[in-house]
Amino acid sequence: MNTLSRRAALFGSLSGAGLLLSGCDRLTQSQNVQRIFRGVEDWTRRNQRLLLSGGQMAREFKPSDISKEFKANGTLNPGGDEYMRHVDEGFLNWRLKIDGMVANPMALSVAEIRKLPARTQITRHDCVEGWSAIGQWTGAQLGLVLKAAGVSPRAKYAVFYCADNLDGEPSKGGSQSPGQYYESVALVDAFHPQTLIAYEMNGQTLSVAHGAPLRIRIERQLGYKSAKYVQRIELTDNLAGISGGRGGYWEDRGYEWYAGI
Ligand SMILES: Nc1nc2c(c(=O)[nH]1)N[C@H]1C(S)=C(S)[C@@H](COP(=O)(O)O)O[C@H]1N2
Ligand SMILES: [Mo]
Repeated sequence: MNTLSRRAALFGSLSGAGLLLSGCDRLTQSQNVQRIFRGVEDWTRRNQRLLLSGGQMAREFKPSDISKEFKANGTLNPGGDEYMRHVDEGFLNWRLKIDGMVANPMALSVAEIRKLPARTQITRHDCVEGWSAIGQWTGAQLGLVLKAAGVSPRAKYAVFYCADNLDGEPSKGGSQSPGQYYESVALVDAFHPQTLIAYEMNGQTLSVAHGAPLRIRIERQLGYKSAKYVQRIELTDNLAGISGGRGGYWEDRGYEWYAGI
């Protein structure tokens, strides 16, 4: 990316944050949400450093580039009593926990995440199975939330825990052994400005097939890193003790952990 577009991206995020902050007085916010808002300025400075030091942005597209069809893949509905109860309740009681190596563990509702400064981006999703689709995603920047949670300087990874268990069903990718879907990224990707806790796709509330109510978008790596149905984000310095120890459901079954495009 050239300096100009990098700068444009940076100013985009600066003005976006400013706009939302001016309307902030009217919102009744929980302590967590207030804490996240207080971090905005600091966070934009951190973005600036990341981008100026050569952190790459994934390519962004125009609204007219959005694919007519965006295949839903992997789990299309986690099912089970608990998830279906959340669906019935409109995800009112869904909580995204942020815990592990953080100073301020949090449990955020979807409504609280929707109150944070939002970022919208149109990106191409590349699945390891060989298909791609361009979609528009809206969500809160994960980095802003992590900033407020106070990530320990010793933490190295963000681990995303999802609500679905793949059960080794052939329709969900073959004869792999059963397991809860999870993923992880290094902190440089967790704090990347395009890494979102997304709640809208193509301007609509995220559907169950695409990961309702919240999914992660990791734009510089293959599709399997973008965890759907995310319920918990753990900060850690070691992936070895988690599930198969290789940092993700598919990684435990042989895929690369760093799935760069
Ligand atoms: N929780 C969960 N996240 C997941 C998957 C899954 O099965 N479960 N599949 C992954 C894969 S392989 C891809 S390509 C994308 C598909 O996202 P989509 O359904 O929005 O197209 O989600 C990824 N995240
Ligand atoms: Mo995929």
